[in-house]
Amino acid sequence: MMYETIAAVSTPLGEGGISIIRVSGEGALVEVERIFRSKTKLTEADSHTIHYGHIVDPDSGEKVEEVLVTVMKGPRSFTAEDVVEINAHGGVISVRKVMDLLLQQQIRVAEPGEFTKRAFLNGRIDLSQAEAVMDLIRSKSDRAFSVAMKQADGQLSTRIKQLRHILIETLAHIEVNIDYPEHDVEELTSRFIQERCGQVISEIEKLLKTASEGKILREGIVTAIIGRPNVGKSSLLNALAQDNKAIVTDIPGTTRDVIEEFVTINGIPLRLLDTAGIRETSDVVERIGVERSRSALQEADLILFVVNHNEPLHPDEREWMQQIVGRQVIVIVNKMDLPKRLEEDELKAVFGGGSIVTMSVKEQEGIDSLEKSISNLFFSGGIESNDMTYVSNVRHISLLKKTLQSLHDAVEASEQGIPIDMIQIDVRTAWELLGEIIGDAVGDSLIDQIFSQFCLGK
Ligand SMILES: Nc1nc2c(ncn2[C@@H]2O[C@H](COP(=O)(O)OP(=O)(O)OP(=O)(O)O)[C@@H](O)[C@H]2O)c(=O)[nH]1
Ligand SMILES: [Mg+2]
Repeated sequence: MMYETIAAVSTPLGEGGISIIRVSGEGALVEVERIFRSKTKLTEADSHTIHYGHIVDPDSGEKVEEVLVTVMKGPRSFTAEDVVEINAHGGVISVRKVMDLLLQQQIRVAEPGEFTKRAFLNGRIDLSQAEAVMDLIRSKSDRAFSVAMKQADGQLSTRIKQLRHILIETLAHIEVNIDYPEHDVEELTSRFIQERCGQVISEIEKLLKTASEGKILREGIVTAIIGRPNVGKSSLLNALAQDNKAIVTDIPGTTRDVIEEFVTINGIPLRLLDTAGIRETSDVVERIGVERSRSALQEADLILFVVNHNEPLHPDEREWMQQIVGRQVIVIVNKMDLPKRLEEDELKAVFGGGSIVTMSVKEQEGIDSLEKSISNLFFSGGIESNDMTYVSNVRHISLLKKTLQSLHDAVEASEQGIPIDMIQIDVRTAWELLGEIIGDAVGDSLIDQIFSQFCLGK
């Protein structure tokens, strides 16, 4: 199929070493040719060659930019169409000038994600691979990157295709039974259905188990640092982020808003939220801050509850302990460089000794053990195994859950002796739902929606 020729700046805008403008479509070579002066004509160039030259305003003849132009002819290109990439000097102005000239030709601006969408529409990649491309761009940690990398590589697709294959076989078997009932005993078919569906069910369950870890890898563990004013919450954020992001003073009530920082600890991404110390206060601004702390606490996957080694427990702290017990909590006893005045036994009784870390942010002591506690909590070693396929995309997760439901329905119906052609519907639905993950049988509007989440130029 032929699509219009599109162009976009594929590197982040701003001053960089180089900027790349990508052009894709049937007219890519001809159209860029009009504004490019070089020894070789692009239309006569071999595929996968690079050409030095200038971008020139065809009306005035003025040289706009010195460039290197790469020619990649379809189908051996990212979009499977003819692609021209213009490597220009960094700088917003020169890039904009080149773009302006391109758009005066038979070229329009690409929508976000449109290049990847073309790759999909042209059959070069499937939908889960396309979504992985987006994850690659957005991934915030090395681990998340490698998960996305594998998905882009088609690992998830391969698994899904295997499962669909099993279901198609099952459907075929059912079909035979319906067409030639005399050839088969209905009971045999029932057993076959239960066995095959059961196999797919357990595979999907395995995939879904990886889902929560996958989500964490993508978005980070939402981690709220809470505690009374002045216990050292902001100091802790700064220590973990290795940056002076939050203001630290000895005045209680220093932090008035939720401060967010993305950090990676042993490869695990955390979205750290430093909050205002929770207390009753008459200060209007601080009170709003305290409200925000409370809602950060609600959404947190992990709570770092900071208390002061040098102070007895405060009634407020006793109250929060009751509120947060049962959630993922690490208690941080800070300021261990100062004399002990805290009733640690009481904390141990509520949270268990294993989740208490004693440290001094000021003396940089105990940060290692905190980092270790965090990684132990979330990935008890399992995440290290590299051969695992992770599901991390919400769309995939919800489709897998629906598939599971249909398969359970099929198994149940067959156990109850419901007619085979009814069961066939459930199995067929399961097969179709799995197909949606890899973009088989999805509607145009869904495709548009998925690709619109991409950034420009990808
Ligand atoms: N002695 C000692 N002082 C510390 C330690 N950690 C932080 N402090 C000091 O405690 C004071 C308060 O630190 P912050 O990090 O601002 O405390 P906070 O919990 O964010 O306080 P609010 O924002 O007011 O809720 C500062 O003077 C820090 O230097 C520590 O481990 N030992
Ligand atoms: Mg603070």
